[in-house]
Amino acid sequence: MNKKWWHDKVIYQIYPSSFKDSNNDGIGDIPGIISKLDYLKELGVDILWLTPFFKSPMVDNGYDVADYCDINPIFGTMEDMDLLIEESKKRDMYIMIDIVANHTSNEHPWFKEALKGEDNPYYDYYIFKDHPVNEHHRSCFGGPAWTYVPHLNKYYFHEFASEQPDLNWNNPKVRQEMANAINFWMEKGVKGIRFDVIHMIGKEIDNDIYGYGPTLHERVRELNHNSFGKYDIVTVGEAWGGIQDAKDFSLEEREELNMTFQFEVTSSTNDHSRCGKFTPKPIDTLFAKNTLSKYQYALNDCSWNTLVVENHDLGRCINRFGDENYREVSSKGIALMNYCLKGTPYIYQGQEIGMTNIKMNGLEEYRDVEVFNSYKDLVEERKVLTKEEFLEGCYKEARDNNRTPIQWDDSVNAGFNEGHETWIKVNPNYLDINVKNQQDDPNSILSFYKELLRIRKHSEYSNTLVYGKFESYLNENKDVFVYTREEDKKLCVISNMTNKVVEIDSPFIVNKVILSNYKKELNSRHLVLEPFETILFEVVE
Ligand code: TEU
Ligand code: CA
Repeated sequence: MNKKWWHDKVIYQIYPSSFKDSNNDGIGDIPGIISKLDYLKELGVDILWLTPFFKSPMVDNGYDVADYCDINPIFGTMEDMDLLIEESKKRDMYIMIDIVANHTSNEHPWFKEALKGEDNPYYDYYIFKDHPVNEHHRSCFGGPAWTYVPHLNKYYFHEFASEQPDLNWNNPKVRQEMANAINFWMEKGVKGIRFDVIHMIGKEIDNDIYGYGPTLHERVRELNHNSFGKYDIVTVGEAWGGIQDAKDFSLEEREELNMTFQFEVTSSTNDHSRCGKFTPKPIDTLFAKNTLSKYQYALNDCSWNTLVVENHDLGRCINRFGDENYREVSSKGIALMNYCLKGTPYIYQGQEIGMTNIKMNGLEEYRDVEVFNSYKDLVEERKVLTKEEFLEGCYKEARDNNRTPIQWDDSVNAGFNEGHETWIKVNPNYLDINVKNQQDDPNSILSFYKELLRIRKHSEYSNTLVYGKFESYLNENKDVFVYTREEDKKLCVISNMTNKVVEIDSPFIVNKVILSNYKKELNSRHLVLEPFETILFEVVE
């Protein structure tokens, strides 16, 4: 496989609304991000993925774009964005933008023009029909995926909220508009793109195909050739698929993307036989480790994996894979187990200090359009869940769990701002969980992340951790994940994925420990693993 500049890089995801509020208006902003660049540099990350900061009415917190080439004033100005790109570069860090190609905001000028009628040149930028093609296809957020426009006597399609009309990718003008928007940001020195629900841009509505349509890959390849493919940047697609889908997007010879998010593990806690994420089930550790192995083997020498345990659409990894009763060791164990795999580590803001899900006191404390639309759909209209069941599901899986303000210290609003009411509740546990009380503690989660990233990028083991071949062991053991990485060195990771004490016989003698979430002297193959105990060691026999 050809080596790339981004192969050894670590990507940190920032949700601008919740990262740092520099002007005390209750919402995070770009100057706030600039003020934390040294913190991010010291953490050891390289590329900053910002979720959409473009002009938007914020119905879906920016994933409803009203101008791809202008900044939402609540986040700052274009000068602020230029400064962020420049200041990041000074620190050898780069910006990754988030392109929402599948849909725009209903306040985008294109859609406002389209609503003027069938003769308008922008009408075919969207998907209008005389009636819904399939009444049974629901929006991802719950509820109908078609909205009626009385003055046109037409319906338009929206995979998400009605304020997010889907673009018509069969229209070459739409494809050129998106290429132009991407080129605008390429020329500004942006070095990465995350593509939102990229698997949806090949939809064939008339044939009831909403994802992975027959034209998908030709559209992505065309976009590559007409925009980002002309620049040496890194691209990742949110694609909600499987192994073959990952290959179809990311094999180098296909000239599409560099890697994709697949979510088979993180979405496995959604009970799809009931109401998906709002009826969550416990993680199946055997399924999780075998799925991670499946992707490691499948993409090992032909493509590139993404290593993700959290993002802005998921709950906190401690609540999904760990245990708040073992918050520190499970947070460290999850990081060590996942980020020694082959691929690009993605760290979501707050994950590095072990932030947890938040217990909201009722529906009114949520902010997410997905929560409100799903509540209307599941509780009020279809009555398939009680309000209590729905709120219990929200506590475990609502996206707002990961959208609460970053907890910088124990001052008002966790140091997120100077005290102005925040757009979403600050987690009350900020008094115990915050950057300030971890940054000088060598045993903190934050210090563990820094050491893990140092080992991964600036140690004698780096080449093996970036390029080493993956091999799994004890595959039938449902509690413990054991794998090696081998290049110029041979490294092994043993991880107890449970909150129980588990005994195993390691395939290799454990004595040259590189990093662990417990302080133990080890020199044997028989191991009594504490809850979430995870060890990275060099195989020396
Ligand atoms: O997410 C698409 C997506 O599939 C998830 O939002 C999922 O549908 C949802 O969490 C239901 O479980 C992308 C963005 O990451 C998300 O933030 C946006 O809301 C969505 O697309 C629409 O742009
Ligand atoms: Ca602000």
